[in-house]
Amino acid sequence: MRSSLLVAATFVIGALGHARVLEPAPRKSGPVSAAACGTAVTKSLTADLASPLEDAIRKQDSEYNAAACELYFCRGFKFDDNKSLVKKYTSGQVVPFRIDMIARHTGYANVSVIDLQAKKPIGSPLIYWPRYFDNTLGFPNWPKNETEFSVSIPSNLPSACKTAGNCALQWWWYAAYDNKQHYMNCIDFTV
Ligand SMILES: *[C@@H]1O[C@H](CO)[C@@H](O)[C@H](O)[C@H]1NC(C)=O
Ligand SMILES: *[C@@H]1O[C@H](CO)[C@@H](O)[C@H](O)[C@H]1NC(C)=O
Ligand SMILES: CC(=O)N[C@H]1CO[C@H](CO)[C@@H](O)[C@@H]1O
Repeated sequence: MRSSLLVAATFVIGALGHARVLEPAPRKSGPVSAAACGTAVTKSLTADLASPLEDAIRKQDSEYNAAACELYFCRGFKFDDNKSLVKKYTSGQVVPFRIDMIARHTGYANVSVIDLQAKKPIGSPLIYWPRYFDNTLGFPNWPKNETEFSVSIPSNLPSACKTAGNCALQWWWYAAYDNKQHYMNCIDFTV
């Protein structure tokens, strides 16, 4: 009885968030994303900011507009919802990241500069983990650089990145070897 309760409790904790970016402060949900993604999906995305996108997909209702929400791009959160969060970086600047990791699921991950108009990465990832949050590793062996790392702002970014709303850093994790779920956050910036 006791052990099954423990298993049940662990399962509930495991069902809560998995990971998200804490620093730099990423994009948030707001009225624009809520209108595009609908009430139920928005509630799923925001009730637990570290939840996988696949949890939100399961909640989609008639208000969910897949094309407008673009869930698999910046978690469906929109530039227009908080322009006050846009960071001003300089070429070569070292940007520290901190990830809140709640549950490990083996996959791969990267942080890339993304083109917000073309909706795709610019160049190669700034940092890349071929194996990320490996859940076969015990606690003492968790690589520190999965949750605390830095990236350098490239010196050869397109001049469009001078204007807010064109470029962002995207932390992107796909738990390909475990639950096959996606997690991501975007940090808008100008350089
Ligand atoms: C890096 O992340 C992007 C999303 O920003 C994804 O499309 C791409 O497949 C990832 N690349 C690698 C090598 O992980
Ligand atoms: C993270 O650290 C490990 C050593 O613990 C190293 O092998 C690996 O290359 C590092 N990964 C990144 C992306 O810096
Ligand atoms: C949460 C947050 O960052 N809110 C900000 C969104 O943008 C407006 C206008 O720039 C700010 O006043 C809010 O503080």
